[in-house]
Amino acid sequence: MVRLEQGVSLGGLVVDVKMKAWGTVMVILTLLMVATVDTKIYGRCNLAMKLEKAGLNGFLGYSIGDWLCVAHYESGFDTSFVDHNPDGSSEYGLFQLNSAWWCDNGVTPTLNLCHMECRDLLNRHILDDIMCAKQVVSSRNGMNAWNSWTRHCRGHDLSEWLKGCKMHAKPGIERITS
Ligand SMILES: [Ca+2]
Repeated sequence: MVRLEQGVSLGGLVVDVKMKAWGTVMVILTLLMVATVDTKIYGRCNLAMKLEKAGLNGFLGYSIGDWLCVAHYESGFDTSFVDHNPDGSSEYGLFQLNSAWWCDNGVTPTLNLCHMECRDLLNRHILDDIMCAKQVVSSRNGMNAWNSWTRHCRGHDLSEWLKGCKMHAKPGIERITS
């Protein structure tokens, strides 16, 4: 407001109208933010902690490093990330779970194996995402269900993913992947 009073040479009325318009824009933006999903881009170590708490460390032989690696390549740790496939299905959230298999987006014919709505995979609360991801990894192909894991994480030294995080991941247990 101080700056406004100093800007008299610009014409007080014009400045006032501009400020009012800007105020309206801000109100609309704020309302939009409240109305949209409460999403989050996770920090690496913060996510590692959440994954460990949810029991993923060593689950079926996969380490937290595996999970950080796959989440990084799938979503960049961004829970709001949605990708659309040529076959008409879409992929949602941290682990990019597919609307033809794991969740229901109301559009794609789906098996909905996780019994959930796809939009619930976009918010900052990731326990449901993790539960669904556990189901994915429990299927026959394990983590190969994620192409990005096969391509970027499988067989790599994944200890770097936990560098600087205050936790100790169990080393990945040797497993048979065909
Ligand atoms: Ca969720």
